Amino acid sequence: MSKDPRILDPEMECMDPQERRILQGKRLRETVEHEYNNVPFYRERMDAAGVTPEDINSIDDIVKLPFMEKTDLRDTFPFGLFAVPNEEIVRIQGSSGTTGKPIVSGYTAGDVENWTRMVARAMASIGADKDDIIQICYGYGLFTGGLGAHQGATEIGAMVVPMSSGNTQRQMMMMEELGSTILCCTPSYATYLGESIVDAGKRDKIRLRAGLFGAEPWTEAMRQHIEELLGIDARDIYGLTEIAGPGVAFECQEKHGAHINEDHVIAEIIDPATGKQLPYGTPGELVFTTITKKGMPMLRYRTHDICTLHPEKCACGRTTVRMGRITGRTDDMIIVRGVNVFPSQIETVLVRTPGVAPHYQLIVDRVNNSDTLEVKVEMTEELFSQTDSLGEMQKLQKYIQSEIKSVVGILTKVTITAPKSLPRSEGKAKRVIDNRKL
Ligand code: DLL
Repeated sequence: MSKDPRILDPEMECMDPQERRILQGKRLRETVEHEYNNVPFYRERMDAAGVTPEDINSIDDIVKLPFMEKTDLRDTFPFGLFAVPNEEIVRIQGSSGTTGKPIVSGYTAGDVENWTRMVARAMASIGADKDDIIQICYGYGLFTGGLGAHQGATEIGAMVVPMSSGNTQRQMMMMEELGSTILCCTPSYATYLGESIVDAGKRDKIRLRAGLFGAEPWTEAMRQHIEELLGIDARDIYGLTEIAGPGVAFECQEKHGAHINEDHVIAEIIDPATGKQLPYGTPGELVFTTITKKGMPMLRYRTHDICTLHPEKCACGRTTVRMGRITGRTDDMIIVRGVNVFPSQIETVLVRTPGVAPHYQLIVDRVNNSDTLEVKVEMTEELFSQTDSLGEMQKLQKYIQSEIKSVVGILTKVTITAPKSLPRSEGKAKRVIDNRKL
């Protein structure tokens, strides 16, 4: 059932690495000029660092540029980082920021085209073409997963089934009836869907042969489990809203790292403490610079994802640098059912809720292959002495749950505990207990 993988753009994906570095340097300079001339926020930052576009003459000069952070997107929300007039922006996508506000990215028509091509390359690498039926169960909307996969699948001419996330029974029914051949979703949902298919005795009725899974960290053990459950070739796809969306990097058939689309981005690994570049193979924080994006270019954007980079030519023929799996984060962001969650978002809700104290703990677990998030929060002494009504407590729990849902976007279990019952720490509070074995 498996089809031959293809390289969609060999002239770019298999380019001589030295030539590519020259191309990257040229595109970097153009991007820096564009950013400097059109984004006052970043111009000020470059001025403060004493660097001008004329200082950027090759890819090695990238180290002269200041970093960008998620907080920069939040501080300039919504349009402060756009480098073109709003009428040239044809799309907004978004993800969660560090507070209640989302962060958004703006795309010109050309940016959408480039992003589409990046995902199409990932599709081609699993041999996808017009004979495939691609079922997309990433969420559609501001999240880049649904529309990103959709665009890439359309580009290669496949029959696209835009299911969006959720409703497993319906996903299974469509998969069986339509004969979907490729699945796009988070690896945790692929596991859940796979187990539901096996439990329903429908394993023989489905025609899936491959899947592109990403948006959250996963392991080789999870890959094996998904491949066995569904009898498919399971590949990793990586990306982030600030840079494009899915398709920044994708795995080929060799499955030893994800090829970075280096004609559109420059990847660096830095020491998160000093900001200094680290050599290939050393784990550190992944930093991306976009070099073709016009709507909202990002220069040295700190992803806070930890991984390694590998430059050796791959047996598949691609010469692009590969990134190893994401092994952690340098900040406190957690990903629950594919949704990025910052403890500070939850804290914002708790501090404005009368009756609870800002002492809380977030407990993440995986039950039946689905992530769960429990928010434990202490009630105030005042509430403790005033109420012993169970009904009132439940009302408060429901209120907090719905407030968190509206800020973070996912349903949580809320447990209200007695005053001073949660552990205190002398140093950095340990707010998150992640019991998932990743
Ligand atoms: O998750 C884009 C995406 C959608 C990628 C669908 C792949 C598939 P954001 O919501 O902005 O964008 O979240 C970006 O998710 O910094 C990583 O921490 C994490 N992440 C994304 N893909 C992977 C992956 C999308 N394959 C953040 N492995 C990133 C590990 C991933 N972590």
